[in-house]
Amino acid sequence: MFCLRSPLFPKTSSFNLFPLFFSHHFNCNHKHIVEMARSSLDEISDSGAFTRSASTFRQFVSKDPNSQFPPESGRYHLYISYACPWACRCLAYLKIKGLDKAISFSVVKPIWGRTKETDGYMGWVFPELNTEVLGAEPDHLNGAKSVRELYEIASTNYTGKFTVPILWDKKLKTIVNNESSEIIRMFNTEFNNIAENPTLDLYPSELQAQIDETNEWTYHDINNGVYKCGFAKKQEPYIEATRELYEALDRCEDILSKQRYICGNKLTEADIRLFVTLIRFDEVYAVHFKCNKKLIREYPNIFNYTKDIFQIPGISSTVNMEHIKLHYYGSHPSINPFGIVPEGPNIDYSAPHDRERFSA
Ligand SMILES: N[C@@H](CCC(=O)N[C@@H](CS)C(=O)NCC(=O)O)C(=O)O
Repeated sequence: MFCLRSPLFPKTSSFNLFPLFFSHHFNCNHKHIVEMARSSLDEISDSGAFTRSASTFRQFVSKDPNSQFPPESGRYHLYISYACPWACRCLAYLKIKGLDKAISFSVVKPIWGRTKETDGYMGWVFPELNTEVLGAEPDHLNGAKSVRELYEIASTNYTGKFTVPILWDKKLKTIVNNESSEIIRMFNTEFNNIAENPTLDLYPSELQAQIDETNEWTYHDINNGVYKCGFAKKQEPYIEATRELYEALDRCEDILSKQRYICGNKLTEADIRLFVTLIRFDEVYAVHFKCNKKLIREYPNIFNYTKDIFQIPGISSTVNMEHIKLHYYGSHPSINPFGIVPEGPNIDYSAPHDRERFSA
């Protein structure tokens, strides 16, 4: 049983929306609408713990000659938010695999907005003009006003969340896949005949078991762990999530005191997956999600590791701290009702690091 609520108070027009909030949340006639349009903030169990639901579109771009989705240059588009760690994993892959000419991408506005006149669901929206928010652009492909509209184009009876990333097929006008962990696997192997960096293999066969094992705990305890801390609605699940998070961070610190990357001395998928959470940690999660027992910059090895990954060519362009901060602090009014964005700490991840002490 999930508790029903939506992020309804955008920073700019909170008070206009109060009537809408009350009509949608306390009038039973509208219950079905609210139930249909759920965001991550609604995925709270009766115990008060955040419980993320699985992604829905799970098809694969494949080199297989019979594939419905072959890896053609110019055919696919990646919809992302710079704020979203899951989406930025995919963007990181586009950049480091050299796929950003073959696969286009576009960026939504950082702060969730109204997606329809007829209900109060707040979600990812596109700007009307290129100049509205630096980095975000209108949806030139489908003319959609929101990510929700893209899901509605792809499916007439969709009842899941309207999440990014979305890997979109321009030819069949549909969503191929909206699960970042699968999109990155496709980017790693399926587009190598059009990738500029085809030999980079972030999921090499000899390390697959170790990468999978690492992903398992880093996903549950760190990537999703910060959300479990931040979205918990009761003290116990928050404490439990915090305990798991810090045990996992201590484990990272220990591993990274002995080797350059999380699965050895070679960069892998597990590093990209971990990085997207680490880079948001001190600027956002420490404050907004109450992950303040210890900061990443207090872990010497994790902190230097985060800088190391940030400095891989292409990666810094996937980190837009303005969008990151605006989104989290501005889109979760149940956590930060006035949408105030903290001024600090403004960490310089391009500063020197000490990771070269480990040989490749
Ligand atoms: N399992 C998905 C999760 C994606 C996800 O949760 N994205 C968030 C942004 S960080 C989102 O779009 N949320 C929209 C909403 O909850 O309404 C993936 O890894 O691709």
